[in-house]
Amino acid sequence: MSGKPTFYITTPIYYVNDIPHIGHAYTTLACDVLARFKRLDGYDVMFLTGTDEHGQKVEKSAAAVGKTPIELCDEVSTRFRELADFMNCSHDDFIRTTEERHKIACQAIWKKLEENGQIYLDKYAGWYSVRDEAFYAETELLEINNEKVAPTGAPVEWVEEESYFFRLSAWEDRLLEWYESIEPTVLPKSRKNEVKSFVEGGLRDLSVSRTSFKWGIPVPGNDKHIMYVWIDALTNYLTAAGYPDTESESFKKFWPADIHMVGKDIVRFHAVYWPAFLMAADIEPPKRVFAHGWWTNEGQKISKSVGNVIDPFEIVDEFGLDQVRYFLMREVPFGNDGDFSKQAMINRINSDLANDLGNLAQRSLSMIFKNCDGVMPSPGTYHETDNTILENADKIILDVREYMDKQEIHNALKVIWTFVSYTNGYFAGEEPWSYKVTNKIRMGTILYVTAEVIRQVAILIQPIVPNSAAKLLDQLKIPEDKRMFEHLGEDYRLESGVKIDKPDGVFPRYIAEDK
Ligand code: ME8
Repeated sequence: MSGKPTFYITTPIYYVNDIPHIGHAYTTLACDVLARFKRLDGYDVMFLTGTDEHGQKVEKSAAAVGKTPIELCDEVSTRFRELADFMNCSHDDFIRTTEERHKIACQAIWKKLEENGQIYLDKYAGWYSVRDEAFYAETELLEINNEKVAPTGAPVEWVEEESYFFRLSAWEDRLLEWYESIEPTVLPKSRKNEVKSFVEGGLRDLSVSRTSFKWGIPVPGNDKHIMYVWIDALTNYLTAAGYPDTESESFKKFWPADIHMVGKDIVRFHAVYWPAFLMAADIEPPKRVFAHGWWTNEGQKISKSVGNVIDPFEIVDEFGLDQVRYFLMREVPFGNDGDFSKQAMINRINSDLANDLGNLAQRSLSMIFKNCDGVMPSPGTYHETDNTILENADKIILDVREYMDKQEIHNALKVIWTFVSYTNGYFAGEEPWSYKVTNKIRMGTILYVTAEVIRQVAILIQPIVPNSAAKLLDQLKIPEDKRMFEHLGEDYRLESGVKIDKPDGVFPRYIAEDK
């Protein structure tokens, strides 16, 4: 083993009944940012994403388009994989629940639960929503146009069939204890309160198998039954870590997962059922479930029927990859709902990226290129203003790390950009151009200090805008092995005398094309 601390982060695995949209891109992107952050901070990271391919919903969707389930799965799973690559996500594994390794893991956890007396055979009679792949109690249903519907608005049907049950009701106390662990296990707090009151309201045993369709993993020893798709789906997190080989290096290294990142729609599955299944199978529950908010499009719920689905491939083509990555992570407090609007995107691109950081880098590096023979100047004696800015630059990581550890990605960015604005103020106030003739040393000092800030900022923003950060670091001639967070701070200051490249704007302004 490497001896490095480890970090295991997962996205939900996405259903293949739908093509990927901005919501899916958002979750995967947030995980990518956190994974990249931890790698730069010296962790051994495993970042997992993938597709959820079983269940009645997928079976029905395939039939509706005249395909076999596996044909649909192959096609749409590929599209999700392409999206992750296209968004420059650095996942280490992409799991498909139709893989053999996953079937083995699911059957193993099932057997373990059975062995532990946590599963029994009975009859289910109740409401089921195929769209949500969820069972609902009568009391949870709403009535719309005299029709009973799920709280999510999805249609429900009455189901009566033989079913295996999981003894969920036995886990109330342990779950309530888990929510109160010292390190928060469910974030944000509002979501913790939501699942906590759900559990406090009393848990009923959960139906965990179905006999009315075939597309799934058979229950070991009774293949008339197919496992409930959520047991199957949640187990993906174990499969990828090496389960059932609990002695494997990867399992020992990465389980329990550090963060399951999910949307708020599926927090109950992750923060109630999943830890209960795990504890019942003598496996440690994850360290944290973080449920982020929901994106709407110009104020409207994103949905295929409304026809306002935002295609991430299209918006990246229009605005640029790093620009979209930055916008999604900065615009909305991570955890809250957010509204996607093109105007908001343009504002962020032009103000934060082009004006604040882009201009600062372009102006200072161009001055070095033109007025210092293209080499990094040697600083003269520092003034108090120079010392203050360098001292602040050296400390930024502390605040950024604290926010990232709470998944407050927007706040981490705010800290960095506040510092960029402050440096802009320094640059404008010190007026390096005014010393071009009178005091080249002073000019060189100001330019050096500004370039050093850019070095540190570029290192810090690598998780968010990896390509642009790399471009800045390349321009400054920072070697690739000197771009980790351990290289922030005073020990790795810019080397004077190094020839820099002719600067080329990293963050162009967005100018709308006339249509
Ligand atoms: O629920 N805003 O898969 P799914 C923000 N297969 N995030 C959104 C979003 C939006 N408008 N729309 C989707 C499933 N998401 C199960 C998961 S995990 C063991 C099984 C994101 O394809 C968000 O992360 O319906 C949400 O939780 C997920 O996509 C749902 O994806």
